[in-house]
Amino acid sequence: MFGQGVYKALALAVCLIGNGLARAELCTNSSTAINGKPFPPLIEANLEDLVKGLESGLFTSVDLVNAYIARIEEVNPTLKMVIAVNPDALAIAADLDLARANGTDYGPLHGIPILIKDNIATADKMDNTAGSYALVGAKVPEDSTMAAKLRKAGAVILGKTNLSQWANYRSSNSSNGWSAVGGQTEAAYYPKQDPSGSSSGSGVASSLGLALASLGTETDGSILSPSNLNNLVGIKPTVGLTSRYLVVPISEHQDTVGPMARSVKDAAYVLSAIAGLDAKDNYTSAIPCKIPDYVKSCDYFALAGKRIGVPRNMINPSRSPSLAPILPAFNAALEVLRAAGATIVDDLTLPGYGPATQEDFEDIVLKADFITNLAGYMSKLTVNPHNITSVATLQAFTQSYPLEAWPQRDTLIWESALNLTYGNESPFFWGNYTSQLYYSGPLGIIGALKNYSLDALIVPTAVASTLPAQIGSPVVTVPLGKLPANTTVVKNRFGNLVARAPNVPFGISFMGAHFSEAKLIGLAYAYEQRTLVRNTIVPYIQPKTELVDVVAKRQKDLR
Ligand SMILES: *[C@@H]1O[C@H](CO)[C@@H](O)[C@H](O)[C@H]1NC(C)=O
Ligand SMILES: *[C@@H]1O[C@H](CO)[C@@H](O)[C@H](O)[C@H]1NC(C)=O
Ligand SMILES: *[C@@H]1O[C@H](CO)[C@@H](O)[C@H](O)[C@H]1NC(C)=O
Ligand SMILES: *[C@@H]1O[C@H](CO)[C@@H](O)[C@H](O)[C@H]1NC(C)=O
Ligand SMILES: *[C@@H]1O[C@H](CO)[C@@H](O)[C@H](O)[C@H]1NC(C)=O
Ligand SMILES: *[C@@H]1O[C@H](CO)[C@@H](O)[C@H](O)[C@H]1NC(C)=O
Ligand SMILES: *[C@@H]1O[C@H](CO)[C@@H](O)[C@H](O)[C@H]1NC(C)=O
Ligand SMILES: *[C@@H]1O[C@H](CO)[C@@H](O)[C@H](O)[C@H]1NC(C)=O
Ligand SMILES: CC(=O)N[C@H]1CO[C@H](CO)[C@@H](O)[C@@H]1O
Ligand SMILES: CC(=O)N[C@H]1CO[C@H](CO)[C@@H](O)[C@@H]1O
Repeated sequence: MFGQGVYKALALAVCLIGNGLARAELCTNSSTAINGKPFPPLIEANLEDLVKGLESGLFTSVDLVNAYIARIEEVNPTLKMVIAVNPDALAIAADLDLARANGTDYGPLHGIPILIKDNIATADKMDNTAGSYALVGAKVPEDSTMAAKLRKAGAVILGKTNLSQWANYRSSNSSNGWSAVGGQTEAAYYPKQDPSGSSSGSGVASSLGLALASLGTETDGSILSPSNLNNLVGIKPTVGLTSRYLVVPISEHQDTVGPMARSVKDAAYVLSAIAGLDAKDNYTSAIPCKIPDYVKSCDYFALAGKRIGVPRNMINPSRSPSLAPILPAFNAALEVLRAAGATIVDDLTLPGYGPATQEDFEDIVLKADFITNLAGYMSKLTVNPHNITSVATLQAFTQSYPLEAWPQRDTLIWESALNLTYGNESPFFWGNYTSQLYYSGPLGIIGALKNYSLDALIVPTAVASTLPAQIGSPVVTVPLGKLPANTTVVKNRFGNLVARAPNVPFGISFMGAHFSEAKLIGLAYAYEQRTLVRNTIVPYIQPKTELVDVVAKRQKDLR
């Protein structure tokens, strides 16, 4: 079924990284300095590096925006990970620089550029398209809560990232990271690499240092999977921890918004800025009384005394052969966790895993939710250029608009959702929803956590998403390794990308109880700091512009 790929590694790494090098020496340009002050290389710079540089006056937020935009322009023609750069980004950064100069401090994200997926709406000059011409020119009444929270925290919304169109809820046979508006996103670890999806552009952009971090959205795998294949930390928060107000929906029961970043701590900073109650999304009313400080959870010793379960029936290479090359790295990680003081409770079986992944419950839940929730989103638009109010009118538009690439990219998911004939108010919906809660909850993650007194469960990220998706529980993924040099190159089903190849990264996922993000972040951080796998995996393509180039140019222009 899968074709053999024809692409050869070009071995074009601009910035050759040895495993043993310290972070500050990673890129040749990191040693480039002005007046003896070195600038952090943007592919590795973390939030604290950037805050230090901004506070000491080494560079400004305007410099950061200029550097990131130049980097985007270098790689976007090839990788198409950004769908729109914010035309106001420089003006916003200049305002934030002024505010900093006069003593106003909005906190750790003050002046820091962040990219957001193009299904998270902003009430500015940028569209919110979900990658579809159906929404080009559409207007929302105000910012999404996610965009509003980022702005309140002082972040610069640098632009919008490309995605699998409609968050991968349209076609039965398309390609990850393709949208009609943004074209085909590719990942950076092998030529023509499948970026996974649906937060494809967020994954590629964060990985190459085109912003400090990005926001993605997940219904089942859309943060975890692109984080997995793009060498990133991704946090898929509990459904309800982050508001979905004015985010293009698939499913109110499963959708969630979370950070995709290069380190656990950076992701924790972003999560702290976006988590919280929102009267416009009442799922947030389930948040326990006080939201923890996720940055403080980043504790090197967080693994000491913790009990971590390994559900082996989820990690079955005879069912998923692609797990075979990942297993040695996964098993080696268990030793790292033990050495850090954790107790590994191995060989667990989750009796619900089979039914949860093989029955149609989730399929029905998503279809019924989409029928109801898409209509809800469209009804909130203040400008709706094609008068689309329902899945039926969206399908008719898509099939009649040539740039939507129909019928090559079909609309079978919508057709089968419409065949359901009901939305999420139906008793049939509730029967399927309670079934998935049962198999993935008491017979799955929640049952295992209780029965074995566990703090978390771990699996390779490739198999992590489904059970947490069905019950709305959180997951944190961290880089674990990369596919070996002798990996056979395999194309994706659509035939336009490389799905498996040497050097393609993979991750390990920490899964826990609802609203246990603080604990999971601690465990993931303690693992990450002991391994620093990300720094050992080098992209084949990366932008060259660095902060030092931008600052040197500014100083020259001033003279
Ligand atoms: C500081 O600068 C910001 C942004 O330009 C401005 O809104 C604010 O009023 C200024 N505050 C003071 C105290 O000057
Ligand atoms: C949440 O909001 C929806 C739509 O506004 C409403 O139908 C539902 O009853 C609310 N649920 C709760 C628990 O407030
Ligand atoms: C949308 O509806 C409005 C009001 O009914 C109408 O004036 C307009 O022509 C419609 N636009 C399209 C693209 O059908
Ligand atoms: C929808 O139902 C029609 C009529 O029963 C059937 O022909 C078609 O195959 C169904 N489409 C999908 C995608 O299930
Ligand atoms: C799930 O949905 C299907 C399709 O509508 C329906 O036939 C079935 O009865 C539902 N299952 C439950 C347990 O309600
Ligand atoms: C937890 O224990 C209950 C009661 O024995 C059992 O029904 C359930 O299947 C167990 N769940 C898991 C995931 O082990
Ligand atoms: C790659 O090499 C490993 C270890 O040498 C071996 O176990 C594996 O079978 C090889 N895989 C392929 C696809 O040749
Ligand atoms: C998927 O689409 C590609 C490209 O149009 C086509 O070659 C392939 O046969 C399709 N696969 C399936 C299973 O429909
Ligand atoms: C910001 C940017 O470069 N956007 C591009 C995204 O991809 C589409 C389709 O390839 C281009 O038309 C945009 O210019
Ligand atoms: C490897 C690399 O990116 N080198 C660049 C470092 O910065 C100098 C000066 O800006 C560039 O000329 C190099 O190309």
